[in-house]
Amino acid sequence: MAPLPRRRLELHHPLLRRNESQAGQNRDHFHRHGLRTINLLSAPGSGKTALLEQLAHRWPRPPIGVIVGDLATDNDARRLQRAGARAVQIRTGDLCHLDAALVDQAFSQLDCSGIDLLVIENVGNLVCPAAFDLGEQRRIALLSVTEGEDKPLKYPALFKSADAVVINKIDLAEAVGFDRCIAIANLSAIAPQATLFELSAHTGKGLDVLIRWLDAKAA
Ligand SMILES: Nc1nc2c(ncn2[C@@H]2O[C@H](COP(=O)(O)OP(=O)(O)O)[C@@H](O)[C@H]2O)c(=O)[nH]1
Ligand SMILES: [Mg+2]
Repeated sequence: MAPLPRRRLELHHPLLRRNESQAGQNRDHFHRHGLRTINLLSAPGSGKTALLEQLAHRWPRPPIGVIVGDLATDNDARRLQRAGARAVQIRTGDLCHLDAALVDQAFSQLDCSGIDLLVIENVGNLVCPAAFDLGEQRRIALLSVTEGEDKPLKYPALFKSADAVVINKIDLAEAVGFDRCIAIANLSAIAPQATLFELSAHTGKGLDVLIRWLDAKAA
């Protein structure tokens, strides 16, 4: 395949440099507020919001804070508020990822008093969000069993950048013929650095292990 056109790379790099600078400011800002911040990335529909609803109920020191990105609607922020989280919605229009400046704007609308965990639910997309540091301390990539075992192989950048990978919807694994061994082998090949969790955001099974990991990271 032909290499990317030179002009596209020239535009891309300053954009990422600007983002990195804002991400550094965000990280300082989160740290000053005593927040540990997670960037949660996955394909649309894999269960990011469902996982955060469970987390909002079960986090030992509620409430959690959430900044959530979607192209349109504030459905997810409303779902998360109903679950007890303090949530701010970012509507990106046609932008396929969150960037550090958007997160900074949303953070200024969030009352973070009494919050020690902030999760940024990124726009559902396995490509663009991987390149944009938001100032988070940890990245979690979510893979649901209904997407197929090969997604880490097809979208390696996102999984390579993750501190943890969550396999979600394990309650559906048998029904969709999910091959756990193949999925884990693919993840080990692409993302050996990532801690692996297997859970169901629907039944809650496996969530306690993830919460203990998050809590240890937040200590
Ligand atoms: N069976 C099952 N369904 C789930 C699970 N997690 C999420 N869902 C469903 O998957 C759909 C998409 O979930 P949502 O949280 O909106 O995904 P998001 O787009 O990644 O935020 C919803 O219908 C959820 O109820 C799970 O662990 N098991
Ligand atoms: Mg969502």
